[in-house]
Amino acid sequence: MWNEAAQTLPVDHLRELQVQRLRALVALVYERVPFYRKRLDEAGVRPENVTSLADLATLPFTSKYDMREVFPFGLFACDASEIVEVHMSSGTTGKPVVGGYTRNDLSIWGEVMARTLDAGGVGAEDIIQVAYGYGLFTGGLGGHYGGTTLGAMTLPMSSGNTFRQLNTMADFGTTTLLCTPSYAQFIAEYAAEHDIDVANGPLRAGFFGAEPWSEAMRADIEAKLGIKAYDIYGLTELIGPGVAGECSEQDGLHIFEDHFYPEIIDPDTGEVLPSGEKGELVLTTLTRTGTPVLRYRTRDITYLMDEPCPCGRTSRRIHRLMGRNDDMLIVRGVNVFPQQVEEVLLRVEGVEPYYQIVVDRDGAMDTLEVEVEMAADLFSDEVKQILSLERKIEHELKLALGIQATVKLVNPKTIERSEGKAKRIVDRRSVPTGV
Ligand code: DLL
Repeated sequence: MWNEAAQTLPVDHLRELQVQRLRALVALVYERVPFYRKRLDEAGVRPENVTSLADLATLPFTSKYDMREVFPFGLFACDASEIVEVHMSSGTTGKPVVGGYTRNDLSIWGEVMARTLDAGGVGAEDIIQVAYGYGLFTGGLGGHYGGTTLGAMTLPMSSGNTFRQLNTMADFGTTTLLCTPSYAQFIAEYAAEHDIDVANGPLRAGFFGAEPWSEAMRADIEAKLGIKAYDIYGLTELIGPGVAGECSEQDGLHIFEDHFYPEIIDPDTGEVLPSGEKGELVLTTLTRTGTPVLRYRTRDITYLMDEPCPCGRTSRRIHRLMGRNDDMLIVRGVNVFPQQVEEVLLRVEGVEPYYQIVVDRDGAMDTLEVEVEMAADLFSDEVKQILSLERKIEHELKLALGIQATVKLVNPKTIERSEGKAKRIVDRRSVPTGV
């Protein structure tokens, strides 16, 4: 196991280490970041008051909005001259969030991403194709640093140009693929269309994340590409990918807890919830020196699993991400997560895993329409059959969501393919009621 000593630290030692690191973090941000000093003063907390992990609950949260307010460099805890790299979220809904990395932070990133790949059985002998986007997005370079830290042959492909991705895979004998799950699906589709047999080739592992995906989608990708597909999680505000990843058990994502401290809170009250209870994930960086973050509200919904894992890692796990507070659609008062829809669609024969959820309003009434591509063989079938499949999916959706949705089967290849994060939701209501 990569850095086995750190990953199998007895839990009480791990907690001691976390307390020490938390204390150093609070002292650092109090001294160096005016934004945090003000927040801590307002909360009446002095760094010396923080002596245990329980004291974390007395510290203020940080939100995406806070980060935007101090855009671009207001969260740096060091001189700008010590920052060697910067990443940024896409910022589709406002100013982007900026992360600054010192050399220390880059080496932590390489370390946690090396652990992520190693947890899926990848090592120095592997050939890793990084098909996450390179650039300000953290996926490409995060994967890259993990590969080079491990000592693996790392191919900085970036996303897109699928023909070239498949050619390179064949020419080099790529064993490991890193990209978004939706792009993995597209690569599989493209390969099938061009009679390229990936499933029987050397590719054996994939590390997919950056967007929500379901267990059913995992099964689909594993079957089509002939690999084990691991779920990996992270976010720009914390470091990028490398916050948590699955081990060979594929049962929850181990959080690299010596670097990132997890809490689950009730999103409405902010109260910390016990392990096993579902809520919003809050993360604190324990070792970053560029842009350290106190209690970042991720908006991601999951729960903590603290039962020991057979793999021997002593870190807690988070359950596969279950949605986001702000991705949750409220349709006619009912909470709908896109993953619930995806689970249903992937169970049904006769449709492809490409879909879009369209929410609109008809008078006072919310409408929910799911557009999904029909399989090529169904395309030539009679209208009657298509209609009957639509009714069948509507029935399944009703059972899963508790509300009526309209299903529209659309022609093959009409829903836009994604090379990065897929856009699955179109909310046309003038005042969206999603939180
Ligand atoms: O997406 C970092 C990343 C890159 C993670 C590559 C994994 C692989 P952001 O662009 O800042 O960073 O987006 C972070 O993406 O808060 C989640 O809502 C979502 N997300 C990331 N990983 C997963 C996952 C990168 N495995 C936001 N499952 C997060 C579900 C995920 N959602």
